Amino acid sequence: MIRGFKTHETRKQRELTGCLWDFSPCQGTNAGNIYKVATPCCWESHPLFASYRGEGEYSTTFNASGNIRLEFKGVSHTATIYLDGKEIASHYNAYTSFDVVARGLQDGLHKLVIKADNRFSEKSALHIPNDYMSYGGVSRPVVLEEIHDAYIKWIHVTPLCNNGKWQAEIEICIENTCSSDIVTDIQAETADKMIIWDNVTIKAGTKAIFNNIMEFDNVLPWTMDLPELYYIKAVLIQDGKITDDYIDRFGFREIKIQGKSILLNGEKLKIKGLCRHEDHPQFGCALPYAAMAADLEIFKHLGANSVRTAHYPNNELFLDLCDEQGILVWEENHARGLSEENMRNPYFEQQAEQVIEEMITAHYNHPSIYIWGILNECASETEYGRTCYEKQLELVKKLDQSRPHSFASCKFKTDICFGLPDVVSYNIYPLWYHDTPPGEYLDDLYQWVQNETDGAGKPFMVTEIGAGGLYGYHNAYNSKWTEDYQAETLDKQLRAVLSYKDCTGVYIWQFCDIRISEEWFGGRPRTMNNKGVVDEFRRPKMAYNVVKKIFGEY
Ligand code: ADA
Repeated sequence: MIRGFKTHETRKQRELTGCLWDFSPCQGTNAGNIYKVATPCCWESHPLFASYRGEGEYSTTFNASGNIRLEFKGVSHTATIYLDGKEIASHYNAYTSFDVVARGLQDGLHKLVIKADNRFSEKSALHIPNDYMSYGGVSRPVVLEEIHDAYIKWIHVTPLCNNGKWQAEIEICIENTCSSDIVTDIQAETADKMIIWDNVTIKAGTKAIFNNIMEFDNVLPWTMDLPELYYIKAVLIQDGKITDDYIDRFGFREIKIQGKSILLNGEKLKIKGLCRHEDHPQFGCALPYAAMAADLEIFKHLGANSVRTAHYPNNELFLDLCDEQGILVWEENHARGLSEENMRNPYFEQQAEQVIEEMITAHYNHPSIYIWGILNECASETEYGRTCYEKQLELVKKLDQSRPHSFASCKFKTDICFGLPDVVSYNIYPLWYHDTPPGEYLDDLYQWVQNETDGAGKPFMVTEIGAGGLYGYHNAYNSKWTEDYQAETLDKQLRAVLSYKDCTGVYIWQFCDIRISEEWFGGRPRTMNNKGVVDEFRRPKMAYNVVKKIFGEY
């Protein structure tokens, strides 16, 4: 499954994953052996490679001719792509998609090889040993499309409401892959309205963006209760013939900041969410569609209205599910807990900014995404860190003026970046990492933000709060790591945050227990992060009913 809906009727598209590919590890005792594995997948799902850190080659064959476009929705974490033995692309980062066009294929059978590498090195500034797992493999779908010389790369729809009337700014990006200019008509249709660009020229080998504003009479808004979705279809017409098409989906909704509130279509938001890693004991980060959907059912059963994609862009199939079910999403670029030293890695800025570009370009139309986050708990207490935060928040705003931005800080009374984001967000762990009562700790922090920082008067959110609880563990004195202590603590934490009038919401850390890097075993029983409200198999802990009760009360 590629998306929650069909993105083409004219352009021929097929998923190359969703079947068995050959897999061969490049290092270790099994190097060179070939195994048949289901894809998308992480090699950690295979008993022989449950803790393999190295390179692995996935290969398959396909029949095609002419110009093709290959899209890789996610390869973890560094990919090199070979077509018929020739390197045609490479990409860093497991959590964003990339594509490549190959022109003029001979008709017949072709071989595609994806070399995935999940090793840590100086060249990997974001995938580092961490409190989550960097898996290895072809973790999201691979798609093959047959295209003409020019094709529609993306469509962005920015809905806006003017005096009760919905409008939308439409932007269409077209790439001309051939060595001569192309003249084409463009038609875009949505909600029974059409716009046309006649006889436009796209210069040889370039991309061009065409935009226009559309007005609508009677469309329904996207809300959490009624998440109405609309399709937009664009086509290229050359010499009277449709040569390409692209269908995307969006919702009529507006996100605005008003004082200390975040508004969805004019309504103040009160976020009741959980942070969720893409992690599963059987599938690694390559959760199948049904597993993603089952996770969202738990969110809804808990009474949650939002997911924070900790700490990286998510599979767009999951975002499609959030769009369809009215679950709001805080999506963020890929970073967790990078020190100033980590941020001074020569590859850091380019890699972090690339994730922002790829994330916003690919996920722009998802109505469920209401905010973009960056750099979770990185060095926002340092001058150098501030220059990085400033550049990346400016990049977010350059790519998308329709959504607020933020970053989750853990720098207690030392953060120097709150003049930069639209929303001030903090990760706090009262009664876990320290024993200050939650209400006291929150108020002390909030007053400091108001009185000592440039974050005064901005919306304020708690983006992480929680405690550890080992599934099935109890003792006579309800110590830390018992389910009992976790439940009691979350009760106190959530009541303190949700009753704090100037707090726009909360994300619990975290949805489920997750696998972490071996290097993080100290302080992490089972070499897992055990702060899930459910364990890794989604078995509810005592905290589950506490969260459900409290989310139902606020
Ligand atoms: C941080 C971090 C999370 C997780 C959490 C914890 O807030 O953002 O990824 O590591 O701490 O479990 O302590």
